[in-house]
Amino acid sequence: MKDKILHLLKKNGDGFISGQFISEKLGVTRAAVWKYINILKSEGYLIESVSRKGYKLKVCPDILNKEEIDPKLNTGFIGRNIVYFDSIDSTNTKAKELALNGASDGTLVISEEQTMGRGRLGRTWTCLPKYKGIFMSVILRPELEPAEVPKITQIGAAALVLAFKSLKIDTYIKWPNDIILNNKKLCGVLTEMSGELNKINYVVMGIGINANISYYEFPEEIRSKATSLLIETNKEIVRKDLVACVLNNFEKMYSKFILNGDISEALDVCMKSSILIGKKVRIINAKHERIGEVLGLDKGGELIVKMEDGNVEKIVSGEISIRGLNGYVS
Ligand code: BTX
Repeated sequence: MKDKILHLLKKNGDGFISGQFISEKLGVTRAAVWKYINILKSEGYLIESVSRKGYKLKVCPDILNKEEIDPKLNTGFIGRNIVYFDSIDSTNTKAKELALNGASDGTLVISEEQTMGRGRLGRTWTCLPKYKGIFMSVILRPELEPAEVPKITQIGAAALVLAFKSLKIDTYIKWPNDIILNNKKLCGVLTEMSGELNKINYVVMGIGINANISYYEFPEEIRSKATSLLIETNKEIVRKDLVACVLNNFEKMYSKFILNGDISEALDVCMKSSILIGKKVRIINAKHERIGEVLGLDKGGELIVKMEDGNVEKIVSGEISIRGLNGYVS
């Protein structure tokens, strides 16, 4: 009911809409309308109430629910079903649970706060102040070979870079899943899959973006390697616009991939914005660490590296971490 009232207020634009009209239109009492209006106000909607005129919506808050994000999407299926939380342990964990229970292809799970966010290889994604970061996961049900799933991370990374570009912010990709700004980590992508040998049950692509976080809001231990859009630009961004832009970009490139296996557009973005190409890196897995020079990406999105012994190898993202020789990036 609350969403329906909000919808009417939005549709009415700049004018007032009477409590009587809303109550008749939606078949609820005027007292109920008043109750829902107060709930909306408590969520941050600025609603003017004037006796004998009714209600007027003056300002919508930057919250990430369906009502705010949906009008900004131009997608066919990505983000058309939105499951919104004020707080949650991990949007990826929740998305996996929903996927198991049949959630539709493209479902977006999004939260204003994440208390037990996860990164790759058992690492954590920091809990940040509510309403300031972006924590979202998209449920996908592609008909692909499981070995193709890492390409989805590349498409996600490209969608992020293009979204930042539209804000006039140039970011870099640290293959396979980090977005870097000013040599620090701005976002991360975590793609997880449930499947069998040659069949995918579902994929969850999670994205964490440090949007309006100030330097001191980061825990001390990551301040030297994390950054946010606020820190770098001195401006608060409208998170709902950014979420929609990332999803719009993602669907464009993901659809081409699903329909005809084409990830050239995403790879082009990944190549052009790679922070690793031309650099010497350490390639770390559970057993050993090697050094090599990154030559590029191959057409499957794997990293092409010339090892110290002169051999050229393709590195698959799986269980691997890449570090610069002196630090995280270089
Ligand atoms: P990652 O394993 O590449 O990065 C994790 C590492 O990054 C941590 O060990 C820490 O050093 C550093 N780190 C942690 N939090 C932050 C942060 N906010 N900003 C910068 N650096 C940080 C990257 O994994 C993938 C992260 C995906 C997060 C999303 S959020 C929505 C979804 N739900 C969920 O649980 N994870 C994903």
